[in-house]
Amino acid sequence: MQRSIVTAAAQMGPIARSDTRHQVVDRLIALLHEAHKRGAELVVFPELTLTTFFPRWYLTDPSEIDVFFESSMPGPDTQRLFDEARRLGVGFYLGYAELSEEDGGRHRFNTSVLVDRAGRLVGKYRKIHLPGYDAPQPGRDSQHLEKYYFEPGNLGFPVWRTMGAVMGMCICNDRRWPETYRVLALQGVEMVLVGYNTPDDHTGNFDFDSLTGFHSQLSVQAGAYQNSIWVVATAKAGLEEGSNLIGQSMIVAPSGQVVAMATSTGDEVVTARCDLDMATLYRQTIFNLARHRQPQHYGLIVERKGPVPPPEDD
Ligand code: ING
Repeated sequence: MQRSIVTAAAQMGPIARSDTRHQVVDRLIALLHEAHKRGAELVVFPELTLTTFFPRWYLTDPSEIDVFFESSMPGPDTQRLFDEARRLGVGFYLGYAELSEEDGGRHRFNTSVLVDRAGRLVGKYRKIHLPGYDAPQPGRDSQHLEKYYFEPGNLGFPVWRTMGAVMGMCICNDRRWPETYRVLALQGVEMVLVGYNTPDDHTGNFDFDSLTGFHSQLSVQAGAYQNSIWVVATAKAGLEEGSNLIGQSMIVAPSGQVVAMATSTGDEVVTARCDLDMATLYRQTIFNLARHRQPQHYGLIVERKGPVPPPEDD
């Protein structure tokens, strides 16, 4: 009996700063309906999918900042999304800005939740790799201030057995780091869900930035293949408050093949039937971590201290 799950990447187009939560949730529910119509059992929404990507601005007034954060999930604005998903029997990943009262203080995280097909909140992840800066950079029209707005995640990279698979989550920049996928794969993950907001002017160096779409795709395909996992990667896309966010939401197989990709930079659903036994096949053969990966032999490489001295001059 083939183990499979029909997944959807539910890409969101631009969200304006003036858009209300109600307007945004209406769009999320419309995408949910479209995905369900196509047979999706699991829908992946983007990172920070309830608001515009506010870390592009340097805001100092707490009241201006707090409006972008959710202090509960589900909350008053998102309960109806949870209710509709449960009614349809569809699980989902949702990225949002989390304001948490814990350890006697207020903490802000870039967070995602995983909800199963019965509407149960299965798990939470808080973004670990925060790109950009903690202070505005001179000469930049568009900033990238995630280190200013968020603390690094404090939940690690957990995995959950749910919806017939072993699933894990990450967020945006996490997808660029091989550790993200490997730490999850070493726990037996079969499918990684990731939302992202990726501006195509992040570094300000055109030679780099002109490759933004390629680097996003390369990171996800490499992560999927090198760890024998499915990856569902969903963008918030389009020209959003003057910042151009790449789309290319995609579903990537353990073979590294892109089996579905968005072609627009707006609200768009792409789906695929993900055969989980393909992940098993790759893990039992090419990437059998137990048989072929011998960390005890890495010593000469990873234990070297400092840079390798240049070759002796002749
Ligand atoms: N955004 C971007 C990302 O990692 C970025 C930041 C853009 C890094 C382009 C490098 C190149 O996709 C977030 N939110 O992490």
